[in-house]
Amino acid sequence: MIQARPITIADEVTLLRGGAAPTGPIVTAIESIAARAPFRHLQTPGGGTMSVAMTNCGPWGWHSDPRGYRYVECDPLTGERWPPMPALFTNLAGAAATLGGFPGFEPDACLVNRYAPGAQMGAHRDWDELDKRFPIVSVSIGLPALFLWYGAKRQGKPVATLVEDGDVVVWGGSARAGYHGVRKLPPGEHPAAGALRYNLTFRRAK
Ligand code: MD3
Ligand code: FE
Repeated sequence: MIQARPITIADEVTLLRGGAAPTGPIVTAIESIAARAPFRHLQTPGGGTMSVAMTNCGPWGWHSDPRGYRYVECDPLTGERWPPMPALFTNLAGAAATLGGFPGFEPDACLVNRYAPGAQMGAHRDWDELDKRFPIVSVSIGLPALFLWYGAKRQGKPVATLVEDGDVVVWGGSARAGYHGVRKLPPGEHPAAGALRYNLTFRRAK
């Protein structure tokens, strides 16, 4: 199902190079999700606007506004439930988690990030999920980007890893609390995604 040799890039952080290739069908699925739940630039509690555009699929969707970060069952933009998670996504996330050492992962949320050139994600950790024993599975699509891994502390020099189209990262256990980010995306052109990078993060929210 996934054809990739797991590479350990930090303790309990596994990279599956090309684990989601070919990504054409994933881009098609993202486009149909975005037709129902459009990409939007969320407001942060601190008063900023995210440079990354986001949407979600699955039972729960991650949301941010001046009141804080949380998972919501309905898209605040449309009032409708988030589009269902495609079987392609669920199967990919489960298989990747197993290869990363976390069998039995059934995500109930998939945050879809869209990066245009210049978009970035500052150091943060994914901490709005109820049960931190579940891992997070990340799938990169389109233009390459530099993943920044800070580890236990937000400050300091991160380990940078280039992630390319089709790459999958699984992190859990001790790495679940790790700070991470994405370096400002340089311009480029990709056959599957045009001038964009997408990232899917599969989570168990509840
Ligand atoms: C593991 N997304 O949505 S995936 C997020 O590419 C988020 O859009 C990022 O962080 C994205 O919350 C990155 C998470 C990640 C980032 C850097 C890493 C995992 C990593 C570096 C090393 C190992
Ligand atoms: Fe994150």
